[in-house]
Amino acid sequence: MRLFVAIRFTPEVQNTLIDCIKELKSSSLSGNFTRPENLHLTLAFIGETSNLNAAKKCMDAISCGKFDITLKGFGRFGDLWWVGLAENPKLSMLVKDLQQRLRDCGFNISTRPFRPHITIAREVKTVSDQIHLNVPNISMTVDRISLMKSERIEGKLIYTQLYAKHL
Ligand code: 2AM
Repeated sequence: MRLFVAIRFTPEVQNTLIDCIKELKSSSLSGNFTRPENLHLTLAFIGETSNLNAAKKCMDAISCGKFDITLKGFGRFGDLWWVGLAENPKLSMLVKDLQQRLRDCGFNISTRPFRPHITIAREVKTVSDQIHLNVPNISMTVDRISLMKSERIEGKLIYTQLYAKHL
């Protein structure tokens, strides 16, 4: 199965992101917009594995405690659009720790620098290059991290939480 570790959002943050998606949709010709239930922040992409227990153990070893995150800004990687987060040393330390633990367990985790982004749409074709999204700087407390399974069922991307580690 295809796994990743993520932060899932409070209803308030999710609703804010839904508004951003609506705004982007209204300025786009077409795009593959993230469904509300799929919105998340990836902390580590594990990829194909059957070793669920090893991934859970790595998550259990994290001892960073709760912390806050704040939405900030938006951007794009080519035709993929994202909402960003305010700089966050606690988040960076958590990701560094988690990714290293996963590597030490034998998972092939990318060594590319972590760029926190919440993907709100892929394959977007916009009318103009001058699109602005209004992203309110709202915050939430992160009190858990989730082990997610990603699968495609009848063409639809489905994410299922398999495990949650409380911080
Ligand atoms: P993306 O939103 O930037 O595409 C589930 O697929 C999550 O894992 C998504 O958030 C996705 O990031 C991320 N992801 C998918 N493939 C990845 C890869 N090869 N390396 C890093 N992250 C990946």
